[in-house]
Order: sequence, then structure tokens, then C-alpha cells
Amino acid sequence: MISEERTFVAIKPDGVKRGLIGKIIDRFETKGFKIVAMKLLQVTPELAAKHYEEHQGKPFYNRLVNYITSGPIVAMVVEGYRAIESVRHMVGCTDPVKADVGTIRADFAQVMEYNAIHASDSTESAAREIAIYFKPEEIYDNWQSMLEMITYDQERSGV
Ligand code: 3AN
Repeated sequence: MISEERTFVAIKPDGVKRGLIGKIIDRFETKGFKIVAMKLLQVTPELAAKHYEEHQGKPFYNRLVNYITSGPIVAMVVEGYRAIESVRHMVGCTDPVKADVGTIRADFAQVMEYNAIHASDSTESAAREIAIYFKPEEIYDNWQSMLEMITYDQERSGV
């Protein structure tokens, strides 16, 4: 069986305020990924400092914290085949101007400071970020998605 991977995804305050929650989630569901945790929450300055600790001291750090705390976000754990790399690919590069057309940032955002979405960039950051936003009991993996069988798991689908 092909092993699944989990990644952390957040629709940032600009994405929530612009009514893009459904459109963004739709991309991950259509791809066949399984959403195993999700919540709308207000990021506090303390939570933002934890999430963005690698950026502390950088010139854009204060703006970054102001932005991520400026309204609710939708936090998710997304599961699927090579989900970390695959979701980053769907999200596109940090600067929406340079992101490939068809990626979420190219299609929904204009500038780096309001780039609609966050996704973990490595196995380590996925584990770290999932633990920051979710308790283990908030992750629901005890259900069978039809998609996980027919999008990558040949053994379970009987193909
Ligand atoms: P990504 O979100 O693509 O993983 P990171 O982790 O390097 O990018 O940066 C986190 C966030 O910090 C970005 N999404 C963006 O909002 C902001 N950011 C990163 N680099 C810059 C920059 N040079 N100028 C302004 N904002 C930036």
C-alpha cells in the first residue's frame, strides 16, 4: 500500500474575507485529498509568533504577524499521496506574480503579503505546524474516503 502523508494548510485572512474558502477547499477535494481536520480560528499574536518563528527579525515579520492576526483563518490537515510536495505545488510559489498559472496563489492572489494560503514546506514543518494548530484528538482519520481508494490506492480499490 502507498503510504499517506499529512500536511498543514491554512486559508489566510484575505482568503476568508474574500469568500474563497469553498473555492480553495474544492481544489484539494477535487484532487482527491482527504481533509482529516479543519477549523476556523482567530490567530493570536502568541500563536503567530510560534508559527512564524523562523521569520522573527526579518523586515516583513511585523507585517506578517499583523496580517495573519487580522481576521480568522481556516486551518486544515490534508492527507494524501506525497501530500506535502503535492499541496505546495498546487499552492504555488510565495510571490503570486511568479507562481505558475493554475496554482492557488497565481489564480487568487496578487502580492506576497496577501497570498491567500499557507502550506507546509517540509516533513518537519508539517509535523510542527499540525501540532501547533491541532490536538491529536482533533484529527479524524477513522473514516474511509472513496477518493483515497480510487485516486492512488490500487490495493484497496481492487484494480
Ligand atoms: P511560504 O508561505 O511560501 O512558505 P515563507 O514561509 O517563506 O513562504 O513566508 C511566509 C509568509 O511570509 C509568506 N506567505 C508571505 O506572506 C510572507 N513573506 C515571505 N517572504 C516575504 C517577503 N520577502 N516580503 C514580504 N512578505 C514575505
